[in-house]
Amino acid sequence: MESREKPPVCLTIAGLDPSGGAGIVADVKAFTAFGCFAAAAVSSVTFQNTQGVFGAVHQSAASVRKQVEPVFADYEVAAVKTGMLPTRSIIEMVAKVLNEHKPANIVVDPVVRSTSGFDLIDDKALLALMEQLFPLATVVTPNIPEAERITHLNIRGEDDIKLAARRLHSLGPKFVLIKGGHLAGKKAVDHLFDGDSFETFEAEHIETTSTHGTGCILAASITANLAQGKTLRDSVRIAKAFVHEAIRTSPGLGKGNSPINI
Ligand code: PXL
Repeated sequence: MESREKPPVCLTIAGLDPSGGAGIVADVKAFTAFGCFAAAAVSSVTFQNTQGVFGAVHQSAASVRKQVEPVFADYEVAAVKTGMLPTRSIIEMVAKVLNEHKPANIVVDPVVRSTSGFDLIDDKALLALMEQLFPLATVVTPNIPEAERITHLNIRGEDDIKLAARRLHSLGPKFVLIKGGHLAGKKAVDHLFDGDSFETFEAEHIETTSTHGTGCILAASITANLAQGKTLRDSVRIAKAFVHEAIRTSPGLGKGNSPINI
């Protein structure tokens, strides 16, 4: 058998969106696009398409543990991304597993609500996410509505984003990336905070109905680039350019909020 160079393994622990635009299917595509080997564990089976989320059946914490333990036992996992983690018991289990295996890169995408307004996590779970997963994270990647729900701030502009970033950073992650795409304006500006200073990442705002899964794909692309040995700053820059291009070239599938081109 020919021996090849081993790709870095990225593991996503997130929800299944059977329509393929968000969740673990999107994550697997993003990992693959950046030359990583994709592994995936399901936290919840959601029922959805581009027009909405119609429900979900969550996994038990034991199921999540039984999915990820054999993966950690067998592979060297270079990076882990977490997405939709709907219950406190799942979050506690994921924190325990990550504390045991200590992967070098952990990207926590604090998914709280779908674009269509479906709650993907309850309040107790949100608290566990903040207390138990944020301290383990290389980076947390909330959008504005997520940052608002976590910090209880009303985010209207850059000053509010900075205040929110400071509060989120005090929960323990190395970096906080607040995605500004939900604010009106010509540019989609993301703010990265390392506890000391801020850096901004800009892209032209695209007026579009194709944004399904952008959050998942940005976080997964950051994860894959970290796994490939890039710095966090380079990973964010590369991931943002990738998502921008994928929005711009969306094939417009579905009747609602279309997936992007990945
Ligand atoms: O983009 C948020 C998100 C993440 N993960 C899953 C989802 C959604 C939004 O619908 O379904 C599984």
